[in-house]
Amino acid sequence: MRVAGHLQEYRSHGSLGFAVVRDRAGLFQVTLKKGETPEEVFATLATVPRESVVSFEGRVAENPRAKVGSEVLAQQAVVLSPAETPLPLGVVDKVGVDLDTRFNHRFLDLRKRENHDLFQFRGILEESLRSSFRDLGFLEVDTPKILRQGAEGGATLFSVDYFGGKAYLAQSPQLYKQMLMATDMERVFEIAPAFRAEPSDTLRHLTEFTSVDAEMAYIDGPEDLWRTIEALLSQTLERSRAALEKAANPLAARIASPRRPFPRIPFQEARKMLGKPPGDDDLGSEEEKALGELMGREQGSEMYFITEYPSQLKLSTFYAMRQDAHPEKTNYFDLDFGGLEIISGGQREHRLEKLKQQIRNAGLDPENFAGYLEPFRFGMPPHGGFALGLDRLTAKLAGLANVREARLFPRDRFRLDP
Ligand code: AMO
Repeated sequence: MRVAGHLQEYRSHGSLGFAVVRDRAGLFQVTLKKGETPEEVFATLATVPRESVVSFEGRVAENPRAKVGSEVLAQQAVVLSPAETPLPLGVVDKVGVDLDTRFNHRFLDLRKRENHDLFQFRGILEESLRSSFRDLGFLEVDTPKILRQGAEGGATLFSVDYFGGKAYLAQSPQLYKQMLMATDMERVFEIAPAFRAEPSDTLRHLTEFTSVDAEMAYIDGPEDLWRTIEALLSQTLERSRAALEKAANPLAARIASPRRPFPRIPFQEARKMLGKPPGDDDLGSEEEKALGELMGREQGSEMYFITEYPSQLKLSTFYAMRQDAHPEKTNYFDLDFGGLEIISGGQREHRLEKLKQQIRNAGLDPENFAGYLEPFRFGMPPHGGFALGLDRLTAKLAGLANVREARLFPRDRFRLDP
């Protein structure tokens, strides 16, 4: 048989040689035996640098002492691609390497077992989200990422040259998922990149992230969204855990079913819990963390909604529905997971005149949103939706402090390579 992979290590002991080779399944051992393995194979292995790609021809032998139970007795070895020395980053070294070095040589970093486990987990999570959305009656859609108008405020828009004119990278599929509510599709979701010219250098902000968006029509209020989110996350986590267990992925142990229902804490109540007076300024990340600790300690809840965001805070979110009876409050909410915001969403304003007024209140011109507004003129059902940051959810579940680690090739203010 023929086996190939990265040569992680080679040792020789008298008449024996042992090569530890790595492929996607993990490690396997290739044994060289004087008398049985040709001399030139010994010679090749003695000089080939670690991490080279080597292919072996040989026969399989059971060996209870080999790490993997069986081994390949080599007859032939071919170096398919030698690795230069020294390696810019060790693959097996346990010494801590800083994150920048890891990202600079990410392909080597990604050879590490724990990263294979992590990205297998991320893939499973994404697949489980898709299946769970489908079970809940949502249709998967793709909306454009090159836009004439932004949706989340001008400050974080990336502009691109569009044949001599100006266009923007989508910060969110917001306006499109809402337009689809006027089409009888009723429930849509999308998993796609979102771009934010996010200047803040934090552990939870990227300039390109994966946004898991959903929108649903004929809701009576935000409660319908909360129930959908509870079902979506519970199903997704159960599916993920089952798939991880099947794959013997150690991250399975980190996935617990969240306690339902998730507590709903009105924004002003959250402020009170943090000892802050009533007010319209947002919670900072430290306050979110403190709330997460409180919720975990006092209510045993890792996941909870912060509801009724103040209208003042959502001024630029012109599409957010203000409560008719309490115009100072919106039907908008966040879902925090252990002190980290992972979802944001709410009920949208579907009444044309109110919506136009809110666009003006945000300092924008409804004329510029003619395309977005048109569906509201011809029968737009009440609707709402939300977006979940896949990178944040992955990081949080896997216990990573920095959201960058949850992406293969992260983008932030300072990083465009590799
Ligand atoms: P929002 O801007 O709150 O809402 O984003 C939704 C979720 O996306 C994630 N997220 C980010 N993750 C990494 N880096 C970033 N820079 C970043 N920005 C956001 C977070 C956040 O909770 N259109 C609305 C959603 C809606 O109302 O449906 C929106 O985009 O997890």
